[in-house]
Amino acid sequence: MSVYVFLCPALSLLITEVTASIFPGGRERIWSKLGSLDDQLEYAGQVWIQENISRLKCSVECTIDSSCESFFYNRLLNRCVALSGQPEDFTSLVNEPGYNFYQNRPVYCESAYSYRDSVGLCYKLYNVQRTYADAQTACNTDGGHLIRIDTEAKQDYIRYILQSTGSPHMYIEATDEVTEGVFMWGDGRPINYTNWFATEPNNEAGVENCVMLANANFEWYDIPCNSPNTYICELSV
Ligand SMILES: [Ca+2]
Ligand SMILES: [Ca+2]
Repeated sequence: MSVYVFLCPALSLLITEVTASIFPGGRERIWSKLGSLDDQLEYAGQVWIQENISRLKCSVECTIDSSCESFFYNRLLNRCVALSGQPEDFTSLVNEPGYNFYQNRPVYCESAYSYRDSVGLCYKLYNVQRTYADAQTACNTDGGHLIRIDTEAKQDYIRYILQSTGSPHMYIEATDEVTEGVFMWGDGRPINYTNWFATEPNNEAGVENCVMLANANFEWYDIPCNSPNTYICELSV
C-alpha cells in the first residue's frame, strides 16, 4: 500500500515538499525543491529518464529505486530525470527551461541548511569568525550545535566540502574544558574517531581546550577557545 501526501508551506514560494511513504518495510522520503537550481539540469550521474509522468509519480519512482538519490522534474515536458548524486556531486549543470530539482532531506534539516544523505549530515558553513562560545551559541540559535566529526566518513565529507569552498580554519565541537586532555562532544560523549595532526593535541601554554579543523591538511589542532574562527553548524535528529 502506498500513501502520498502533499505539504505546501503557506509562506514559502521556494520550497515545495512532497512526501512519498511506502509501506511496509519500504523507504520514506521527503522531497524538497531547491529553488537555486530552477531551470537547470545536471547531466552527470543520470540513472534513468521517464517521459510523460507526473511530478508525484516521479518522486515515487525515485523513492522506490535505491539507485535514485535525487531527481529533476520538467514541468513543461512532464519528464523525470533520476540522478545518483546530490548537488555537491554536480559537475555539468546546464540551463534547461522547465526543470526543477528535488532533493531528499529529513524534516529536521531546514532549507537554509544543506543535507548529505550518505552521512546523515545536515550542516551549514558560517563564513564569519567567532570565538568557540559565540560560535556554539550561534549554532544553538539555529537549533543545532557545532559539528561533531565522529566518523571517518563524516571527516572525509567535510574535507570534500571545505576543499570545494576554499574555507578557512573551522571550529568543530570537541573540547577538553571539563577534564584537561579528555576531549568530548557537547553531549558528553567521548571522541572516539579523531584526526589530530601528528603533534596535537599539545595544550600549548596550558590554554588550548578547543579544536580547529585546519584548512591546509584538514587535520585537527587544539587551540585557545577565544581564538576567532569560522565554523560549521550541524542540526541533529
Ligand atoms: Ca587542553
Ligand atoms: Ca595545539
